[in-house]
Amino acid sequence: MILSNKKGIQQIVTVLSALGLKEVILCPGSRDAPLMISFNRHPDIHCTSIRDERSAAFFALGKAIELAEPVAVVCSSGSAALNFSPAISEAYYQSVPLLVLTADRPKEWTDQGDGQIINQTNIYQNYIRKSYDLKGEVCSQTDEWYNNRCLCEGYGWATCLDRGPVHFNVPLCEPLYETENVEEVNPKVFKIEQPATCLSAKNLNQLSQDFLEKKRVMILVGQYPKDKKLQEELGDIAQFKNVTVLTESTSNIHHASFIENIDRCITHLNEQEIEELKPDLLISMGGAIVSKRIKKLLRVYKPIIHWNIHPFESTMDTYQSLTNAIPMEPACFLTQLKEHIHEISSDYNEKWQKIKQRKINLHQSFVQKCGYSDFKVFSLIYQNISTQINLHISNSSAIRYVQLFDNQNVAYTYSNRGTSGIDGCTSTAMGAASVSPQKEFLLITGDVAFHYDINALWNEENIENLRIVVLNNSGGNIFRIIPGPGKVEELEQYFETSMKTETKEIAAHYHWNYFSAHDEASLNEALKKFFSEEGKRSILEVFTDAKTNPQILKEYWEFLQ
Ligand SMILES: Cc1ncc(C[n+]2csc(CCOP(=O)(O)OP(=O)(O)O)c2C)c(N)n1
Repeated sequence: MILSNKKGIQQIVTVLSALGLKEVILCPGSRDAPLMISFNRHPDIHCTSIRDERSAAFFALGKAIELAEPVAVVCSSGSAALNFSPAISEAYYQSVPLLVLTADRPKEWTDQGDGQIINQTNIYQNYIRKSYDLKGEVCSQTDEWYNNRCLCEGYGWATCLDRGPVHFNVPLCEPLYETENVEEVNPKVFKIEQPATCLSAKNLNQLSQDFLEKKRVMILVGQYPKDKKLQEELGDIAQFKNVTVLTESTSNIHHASFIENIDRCITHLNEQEIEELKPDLLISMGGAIVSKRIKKLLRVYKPIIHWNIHPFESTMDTYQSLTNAIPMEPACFLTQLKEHIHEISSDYNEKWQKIKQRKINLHQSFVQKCGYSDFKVFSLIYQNISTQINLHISNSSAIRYVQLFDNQNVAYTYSNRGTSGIDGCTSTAMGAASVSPQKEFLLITGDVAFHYDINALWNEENIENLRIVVLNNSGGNIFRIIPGPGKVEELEQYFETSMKTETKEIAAHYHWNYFSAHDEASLNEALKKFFSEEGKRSILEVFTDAKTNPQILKEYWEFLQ
């Protein structure tokens, strides 16, 4: 195969391929030319070109999440590298194996007035698992050994030891465009094996004893990729009289016994209900929790015991009550625990089921009668989506509305909840859709989040399996929902920031189909087309009134009482 004639580059590309890398996003530049040429010409690697580095890194993140495999993103030197930062921080807080390769000028030239140079050593230091300065120019066997060691170690950290983003900075000298024929190479690599995690008999004994003494056990599941085994284990344990399992849309597990709409159930509880429903033992697992209300409730009514089950972040004390940090995969933990526990008499589960049923009935009545608003829009979208749909939800009020509806019929729900940024939601959805053309994707996004990440549409990928709903409520409607901004005179100009830009024009500019709706009737009409063949690669802009939305949401919470 023809690769760059730089030995260091040949090594980076062939070693990463040997370790299992298959997908690379390339951002244009000159300093990264040797990396681009070599990744592009490697027969086992698929490359995508994305111009805007911020969008490129989110696109790579979306691919990595969808594939559940590492994906690399490559850029030139200078500020290009800094534009990867938002997606790297998202990958860091979600433990996504993003491999970041930044080309650099020779280190001697850092801060010496040469062009397009910034100090790139450990540039992402607060949100990267590991950072390496590789040898782009290999001059000795020791250099070669060093590169190999860093690449294998870094890949192992990213995928296994402490899953998350890893950075390889690659200083390179000119000339940058020379190539040579490289015989099929089979580089010697070392792989880090996944250690088996097993609780000791002593641990299991103590934990199961704690479990069996508690009449109120709450299992709270945060953001999680689809995991059948976890769903089965939790489905079994949710039958215990002393257990309740609370999930969110982004937990991606479903069962008739789970409490899948947490806020519906815990809003407006009176003191007696809180006493009955608060846990003695809290078992948390998975990533971010969207519900602010459950966090607040658990911080005020602290459980006696709190186990946090997470392979990498088990010491996170979200509810200020952590007693046992258990660094394991949750399904594996439950399989082991299950053998040592049994049902005990309690009315805890029953109490939760009763409140759940009561709130389902109220929710359904409200949906029937509520006026046109963002709430109504979500209810109509949920009535129209197929079970095959993979949902991507932008940050802000969209991800909060999604928690109010039933997600059992959705194939998968995802949101950038690692850092809750609005800066890369569309790019992430595009990346995910691009690797699974056989699946249907739907992004529901706010108008500010959509316009913020407009460069997501600026690529040459022919993505046909993504539909986008833009909720145009005249800017950041969240600031009219959360307490605080609504009281200050800066609300409209500095918080809400409604826009004069036209989604319709943007759709035309990037060759997307466009539909719009302004009321319930036109939305029903538009949804039919949007979800038909005609709606492929479409943007549906739904206009709602900024002042009515918070009003209807307030009525909803009052109605649930
Ligand atoms: C990168 C980034 N900048 C700023 C914020 C703060 N922020 C949170 S929500 C929001 C407004 C989002 O508006 P929109 O996308 O229209 O959604 P809506 O509030 O209407 O649901 C802003 C600016 C953020 N989360 N991420």
